[in-house]
Amino acid sequence: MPIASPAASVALEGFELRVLNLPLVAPFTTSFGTETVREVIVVRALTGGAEGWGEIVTGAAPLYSSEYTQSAWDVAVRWLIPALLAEPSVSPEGVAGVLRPFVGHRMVKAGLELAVLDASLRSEGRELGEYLGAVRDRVPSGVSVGIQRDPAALVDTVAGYLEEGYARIKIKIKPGRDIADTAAVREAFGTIALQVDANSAYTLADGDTLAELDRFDLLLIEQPLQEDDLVDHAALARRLSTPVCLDESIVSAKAAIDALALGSASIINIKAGRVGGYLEALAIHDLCRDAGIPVWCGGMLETGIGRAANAALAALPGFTLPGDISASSRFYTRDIVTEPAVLDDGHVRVPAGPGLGVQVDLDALDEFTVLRETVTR
Ligand code: OSB
Ligand code: MG
Repeated sequence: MPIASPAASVALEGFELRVLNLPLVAPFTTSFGTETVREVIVVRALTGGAEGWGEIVTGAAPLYSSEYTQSAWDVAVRWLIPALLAEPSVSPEGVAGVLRPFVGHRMVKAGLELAVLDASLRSEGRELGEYLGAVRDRVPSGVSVGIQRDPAALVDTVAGYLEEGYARIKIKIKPGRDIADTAAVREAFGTIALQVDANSAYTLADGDTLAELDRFDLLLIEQPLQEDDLVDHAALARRLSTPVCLDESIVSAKAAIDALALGSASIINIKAGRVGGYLEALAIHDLCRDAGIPVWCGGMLETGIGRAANAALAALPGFTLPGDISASSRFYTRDIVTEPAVLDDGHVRVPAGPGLGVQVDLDALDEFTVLRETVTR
């Protein structure tokens, strides 16, 4: 459903941007590389009233998508923030329209929109979950497990997450690290909820290998082919019994409509950053719900800011599969909010309270800040 009632407009005075470097508890390896530090941008909207927080989920390099830290910083400071500050006041629902003339840069748009939305909701004392249409106060928590040294090491790592109580395991795969890794986890742990994520590492020529995954009774295979391979994904989906889920390819509600029309996916991973904001994410949720397509909330190693927003989004009724919304401790020893997400009975709570429902820990924020700039009108 669309939002029940629009949120208040805010008089924007400026935005503070920070690049943070958050050390990871362990290296995170995907088909596109290994990270030991999460480089991320945090946004603070300065208004006549409440301030608001957002997160730009770009990475240090353009490997998951074309966006990255410096491109995000540049387009935010040079184009997107000035366009927002040129408005006398902006409603959260109006942000996307103001930014629409600027092509792409969806993660930046999403981070700015979230900061405005948080400021607006805080000024009204309204919760993000309620605003989006959440129907739960906690969400089942899945964990995304990076590629390990070998399948035995993967089994050890997964065992630890299962002991913690995670409701679903996702393992990263790439050519040469797919069948044996998946087989090892399935054999070690029986009927656990298990899925794989290839982050675009294959081509249609790898169909025989990918079809071997069918014997592992996976919930889904996520993004086997390239971002713009909608037709090839449809061809692959016809070949596999494992449901194909798209992540990178779904950059907007329009892309979701096209993918469903083509038969490129039967499940969709929704990430607000990738699609340009939580309101576009809501639109994708709504259209998938109407089409009977299950969705789940993806993650981008969010700090406590984005993690709170993701939990609220994942509490919507169409999110019928566990999301990549793990406890903060899965990635970080210290988070930048005062009450980081914890795992409780395999679930993460949707924070209660105005806006995101979390408070930013300014000391922690300062500890991890490597670059800071304030743009005012
Ligand atoms: O493909 O889902 C992905 C992290 C960074 C970039 C892309 C992806 C991921 C993850 C981690 O899988 C999900 C999480 O935040 O827990
Ligand atoms: Mg993915």
